Amino acid sequence: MTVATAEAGEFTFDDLSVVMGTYNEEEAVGTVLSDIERVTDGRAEVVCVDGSTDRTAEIAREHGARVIEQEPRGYGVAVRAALLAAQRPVVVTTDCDDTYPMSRLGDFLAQIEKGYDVVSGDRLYHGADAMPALNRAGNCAFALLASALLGERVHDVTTGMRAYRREVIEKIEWTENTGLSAELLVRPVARGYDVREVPIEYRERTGETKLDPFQGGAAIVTSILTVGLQERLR
Ligand SMILES: Nc1nc2c(ncn2[C@@H]2O[C@H](COP(=O)(O)OP(=O)(O)OP(=O)(O)O)[C@@H](O)[C@H]2O)c(=O)[nH]1
Ligand SMILES: [Mg+2]
Repeated sequence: MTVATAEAGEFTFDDLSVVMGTYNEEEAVGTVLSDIERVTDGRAEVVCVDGSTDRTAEIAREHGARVIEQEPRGYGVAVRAALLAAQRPVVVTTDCDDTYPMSRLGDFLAQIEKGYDVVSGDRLYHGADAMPALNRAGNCAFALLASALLGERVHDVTTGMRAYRREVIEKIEWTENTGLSAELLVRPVARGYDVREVPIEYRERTGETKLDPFQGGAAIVTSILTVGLQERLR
């Protein structure tokens, strides 16, 4: 589907891919995939890039997801592979830990239909009470750092739930791993794509976190600085 037809308002759930990295999420994967199935009437394509040793992949396949197996090499390696494997004109990323509201998939699709290139779920707008305090403080700081580099206020650069018009994914070369989530917002904003942040609710995680907050935080700061400076010098 071309951008012109998209702007004419013709996107449906048949045009949607929902993608995620999955790493030992057997406690949450069933709920997340059932939510997607219910909300999209089973019409969205679902892609899981999986590095699990538990039953995650099996459960995902039972729910009709396309499962791509990959050694666990970090968030960004998995999510980049998932984004590139998606085949539909609109691609939504999420985590597989039941933190993000799949009930909002229709709103995200509608915003892309309106003409936005990227729609980014802002977890901090409503306070993100379910987020550990350290993560909340870190995420606020990451957003401020990215805003300073971009010269434009962005509010949540590390959210895992976003919708992308497919051509944005294809036109930009993605380089980061733990910081991929920030890169996926910073580069489109810096390049003048139409990016919209929308407030979303954020739930407490089901299952264990896969990210060490200190190592992860340091990697995200490095990514924001690297990507922010690269984009300024482009
Ligand atoms: N395939 C794959 N998936 C991964 C890897 N690391 C993380 N993930 C998945 O990527 C998503 C994000 O990881 P999370 O552990 O939720 O990280 P986070 O959202 O920063 O931290 P939480 O507060 O714990 O939610 C989850 O769905 C993970 O299962 C990996 O190395 N390989
Ligand atoms: Mg998560």
